[in-house]
Amino acid sequence: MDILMRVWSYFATNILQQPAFMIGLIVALGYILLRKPWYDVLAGVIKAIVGYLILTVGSSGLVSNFRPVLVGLKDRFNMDAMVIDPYFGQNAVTAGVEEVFGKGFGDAMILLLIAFIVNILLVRFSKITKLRALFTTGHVQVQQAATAYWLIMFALPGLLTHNVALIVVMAVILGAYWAVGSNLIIKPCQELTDGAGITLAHQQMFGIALNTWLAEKFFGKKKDGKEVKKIDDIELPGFMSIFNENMVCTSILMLIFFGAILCILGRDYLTEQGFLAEGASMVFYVIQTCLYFAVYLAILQLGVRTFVTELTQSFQGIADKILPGSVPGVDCAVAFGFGSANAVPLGFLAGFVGQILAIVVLVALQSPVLVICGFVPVFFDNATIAIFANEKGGIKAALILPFISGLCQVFGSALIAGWVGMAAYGGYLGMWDWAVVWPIMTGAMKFLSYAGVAIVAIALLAIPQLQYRADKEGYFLMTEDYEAYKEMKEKRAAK
Ligand code: ASC
Repeated sequence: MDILMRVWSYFATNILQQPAFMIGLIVALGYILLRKPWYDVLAGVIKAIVGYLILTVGSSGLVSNFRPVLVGLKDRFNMDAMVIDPYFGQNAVTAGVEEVFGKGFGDAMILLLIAFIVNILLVRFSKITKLRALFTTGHVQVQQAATAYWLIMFALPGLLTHNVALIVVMAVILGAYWAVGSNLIIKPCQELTDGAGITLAHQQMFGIALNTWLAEKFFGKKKDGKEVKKIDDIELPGFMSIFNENMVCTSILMLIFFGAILCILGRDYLTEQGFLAEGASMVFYVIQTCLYFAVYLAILQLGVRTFVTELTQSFQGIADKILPGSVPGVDCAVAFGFGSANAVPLGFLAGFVGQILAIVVLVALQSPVLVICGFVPVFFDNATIAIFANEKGGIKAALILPFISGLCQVFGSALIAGWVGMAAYGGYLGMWDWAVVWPIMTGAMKFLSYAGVAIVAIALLAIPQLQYRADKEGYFLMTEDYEAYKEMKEKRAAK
C-alpha cells in the first residue's frame, strides 16, 4: 500500500499536475497505439512537451508581469480585500482548511485522482453518458480540487466525519463537472479551430458555452441575413489602421490602460517593492512592462502552434482504441492561437472595466467583502470569452459579453467567498465558472443537503444528454470526422 501511495504521489506531482508532461504522456500513448515507429513517437512527444512548455512561458510570463501590478492596488490603498485569482484561492484553502474544517490539504489531492478517474470512466462509457472530453490541465485541476473541497465541506458538514462518503460525493461532483463542462464546448471549439479535435478544459467552460450562445442569439446574424462585423473585418481608416496589427494593437492598449495603473501606483511604491530599480527611468519602465504583454502573447501563440498538431494527430490513437469519439481538453490559452488575435486584448480590457465597476459598487455599498482583480480571471477568462463571442456575434459581443462577465466574476466571488468563509483567508479562485456555476451548486447542496447533491449530479449529467438529443446525427460525428460533419451541416443548410 505504501509503495502504491508513493508511486501515485510521484505520478501525481510530476505528471498529472504538470500539463506539459501529461500532454507528453498522452501523445506518447496515442502514437504508440497508432503503431508509429519509435522515432516518430519520440519526436512527437518532444514537440508536444516543448510546445506546452513554451505556452507556459507565455502564460506564466503574463501572470508574473501583471499580477503584482493589480495586487499593488490593494497595498497602495491599504484595502483589506481578497484577491480573486486561482493562486490566491489555492493559498487561501491551504491556509484555512485545517482551521475551519479540521482537515488537511492532502485529501484534496486524493480527491483530484478519484475525480479524474470519474472523468475517464464517464468518457469510456460515452455511449451511455454522451461525454466525449478528457480534462488534461492538471494545474487547474489542483486549484479546482482545492476549492471544491472547501465548498463541499461547507455545504455538507455532516460528511466531515465520514471520510469515504465525503470523497465519493466530491469526486462525483467534480469529475462530472470536468467531463460535462469540457464536453459542453466541443462544438464551439471545433468551429473555432476548424476541427483541430480539441476542447478547452479550464475554469470558464460554462461561461464560454453561455456567452457563445448569447453572442449568437443576441448579436448574431442580422434579420436581413447580413453577417455580423467581426473584429478582423473592421478596416480602420488612416493612422487608426495600425490597430489592425495585433502586436501594435495589444501594445498600445496595454500602454494606455496598464500604463495608467502603473502611474497610479507611483514611482515610490514601485521602487519600494523592487519592481523599479533606484534611479531608473519610470517612463521606460512603464513602456517595457506594458510591451511585455505583446511579447508573452506572441510566445504563447507559438507554443500553441507547436503542440496542438501533435496532440490532435496522436489523440486519434486514443480515440480509436481506448476512448472512442473523445477529444482532449486543454488550457484556455490555446484559444488565443485561433480566432481573432485582437479579441484577446479587447476582451481583457472589457472584462477589466466590468470588474472595476463591480468593485466600485461593492465599495459604495460598503460590502463586507471587498475584491481586488486578479490577473488570471480578468485576463484569461475574458479574453477567451471574447474570442468565442467574436466568432458568433462580432465585435459588439466581444466587448459587451466580457464586460458582463467581469461583473459576474466580482459579484459572484464576493458572494460565495464571503458566505463560505474563504474571503477571510485572502483569496478565492474567481474564474467564471467558480463565480457563477459553483455558487449555485454549493447553494443547492447547502440548502437541500443530500437531495441537493443528487440534483446537482443529475442536472450535470443531463446536459450532455440534452446536447445529444438536439443533434443525434452530428453529435459524435463532429469529433470523429469533422469534415464529414461540415458536409452534413452544409447539406442541411441547403435544404
Ligand atoms: C489559470 C491558471 C493559470 C492560467 C493558465 C492560462 O486558471 O491557474 O496559470 O489560468 O492556465 O494559460
